[in-house]
Amino acid sequence: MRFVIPVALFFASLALQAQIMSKPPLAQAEQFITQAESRLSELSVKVNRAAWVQENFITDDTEALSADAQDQITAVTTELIEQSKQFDRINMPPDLARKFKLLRLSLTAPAPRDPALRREMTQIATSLDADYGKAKYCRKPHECLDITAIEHIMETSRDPKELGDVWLGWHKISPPMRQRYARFVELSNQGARELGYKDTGALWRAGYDMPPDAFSGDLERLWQQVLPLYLSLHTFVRAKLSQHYGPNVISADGPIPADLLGNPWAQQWGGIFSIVGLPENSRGYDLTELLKAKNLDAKGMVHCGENFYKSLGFAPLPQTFWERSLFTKPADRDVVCHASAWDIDNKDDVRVKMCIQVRDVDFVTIHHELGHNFYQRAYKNQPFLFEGGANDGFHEAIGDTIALAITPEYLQKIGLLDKVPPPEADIPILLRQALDKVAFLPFGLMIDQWRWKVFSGDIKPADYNKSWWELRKKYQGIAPPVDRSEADFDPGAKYHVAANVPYMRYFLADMLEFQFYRALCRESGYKGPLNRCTFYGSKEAGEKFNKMLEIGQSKPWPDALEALTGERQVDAGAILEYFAPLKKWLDEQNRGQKVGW
Ligand code: X8Z
Ligand code: ZN
Repeated sequence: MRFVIPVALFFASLALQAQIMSKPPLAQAEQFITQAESRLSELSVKVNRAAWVQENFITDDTEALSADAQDQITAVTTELIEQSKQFDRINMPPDLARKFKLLRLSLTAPAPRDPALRREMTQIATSLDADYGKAKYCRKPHECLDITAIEHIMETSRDPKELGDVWLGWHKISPPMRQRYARFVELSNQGARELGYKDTGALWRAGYDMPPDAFSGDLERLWQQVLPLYLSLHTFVRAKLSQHYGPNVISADGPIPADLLGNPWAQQWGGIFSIVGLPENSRGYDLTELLKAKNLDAKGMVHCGENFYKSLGFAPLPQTFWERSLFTKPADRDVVCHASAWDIDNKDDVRVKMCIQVRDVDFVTIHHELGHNFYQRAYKNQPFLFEGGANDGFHEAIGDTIALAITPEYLQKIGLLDKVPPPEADIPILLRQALDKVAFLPFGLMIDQWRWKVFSGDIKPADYNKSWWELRKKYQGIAPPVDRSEADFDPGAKYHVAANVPYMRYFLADMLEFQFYRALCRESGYKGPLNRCTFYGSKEAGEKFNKMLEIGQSKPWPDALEALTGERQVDAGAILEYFAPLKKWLDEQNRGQKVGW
């Protein structure tokens, strides 16, 4: 069985080559790419189905089936990229040249040409994803916590002992991944080099329609733009935590212990809103309470999300979405609970996979995931290689843009909230938002600062954990709650490291979503302060949004950005405008405090 696929591939490619070589060069290139697209499109459906089943039913068999499918598409893509090099010197129209470029960028985990090594790599990748999905911390013999339970405790517990214990327990899932991860890096780098890139990180950085160095420069520019806002938030939160837990648990001028921020990775801090010193009910409402009061269940929350998109003029989700999605954690089996959105057939078979709990963050995540699905549907008529986000940050920003429009005014319109809170509630509402959106910025930035250096060899396996915490301290100003060593592998306790999902996309999205939001507010005719704007129900906003979405990745991303916002640069101006009143307030509160760590 093992040789059937490569032999078939070999003859298929010989036949294809012979057919193509009899035409003029440009026509050859066109035919090559059309055939490549139809082959990859067909294979991608198989890969998606296998991966869907594997992540929904984690067993040794589904793991093997998914690894096989992934192995096959990696082999075919690698071969197509090799063959595409024969057209390197041909002058092509921009659309065609773009397709060749996108083909070369299409593997997130490039693999060695050697089939045995490629297989080894795809198997490692699938096993890391599965191990993350199955992971649990058993704090008592009969009390095993999965990630959903861990997140809930870290968000709601205020007992530093319990927080430390659960944090540590979750971080025990990843040391067994360490060796496989290091091997994965080695193998994927070999694949990247064979494709002509320095390493896998360099391949990832090449996907932004600009030279990789210019991209790194842009990231630094964005970080410097938002750093003062982050420092203001960090200083404020540290002081409040120090008041709450006492100076023995957290010092007033050092980094913040990572287990006290309401989240296993300290990436979004919304969970600790209730202990940052504002009067109870200062926001005028609590979304979790509103959802519960209306007896909304998981599916009801998703319907509510869909309604927002429909109000903008987007067509309803297909019946199959409701039949095939996973909304709640099954009681009887392991699934990968980390939320994701799927486009199985590159047409209409879109789905989400989530373990929804009735709480505010999950309501936001639902809108996030639906953003992926509505984007996928908007570009479904593009040729296969143009089916994708303008860049991966765009894909992550669509649903978050909608989620920003979940304002009190919107909640009142849909009957979840009786009375819109007065302007005095703005600061508390903005603070709650900042705990997620501003706190996330350095986290979004540092993950791939770490991974790019891992791929480039600047960080060696012997320093994986040390360098991880150096970056956590440098960017986020946080520290591990207990001493760590190279016996640990804390990066692997984060889904996107275990599952090899690039992360800079979320940092970009954190800026882009505010740019999109501001543009849609403008389009809907809204005039007031940015943080109170909702464009719910605005067909004008929907139409403009769709203009950008339907482009997919057929054009360089600045063109897509311009179609919606009139701007051609990712820029922190919009996020800074949104949080400007809060920044002023934070700086008043912080007077006399040490800033930084
Ligand atoms: O992974 C996600 C989404 C799926 S693309 C739920 N996010 C990042 C994370 O959880 O780490 C959204 C925010 C950042
Ligand atoms: Zn996403």
